[in-house]
Amino acid sequence: MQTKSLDVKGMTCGHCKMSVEGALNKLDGVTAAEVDLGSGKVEVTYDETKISLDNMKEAVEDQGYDVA
Ligand code: 9UX
Repeated sequence: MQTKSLDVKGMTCGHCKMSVEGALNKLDGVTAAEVDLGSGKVEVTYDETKISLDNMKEAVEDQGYDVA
């Protein structure tokens, strides 16, 4: 299990937080996703044998946000 931080652009309200956390949490291998709106960071805890950071970036981008 690993915890990493993604830098996501354009999340400003609570609905953004819900969309991004929801999209990540439904991925197989992700055990926790927490958006901090103030910093624009998303802390993800995941099983690196099941999912890569790139898979998670794509899921966030599919929601309409840019990931640095
Ligand atoms: Mo809130 Mo986020 O109106 O793209 S859902 S800013």
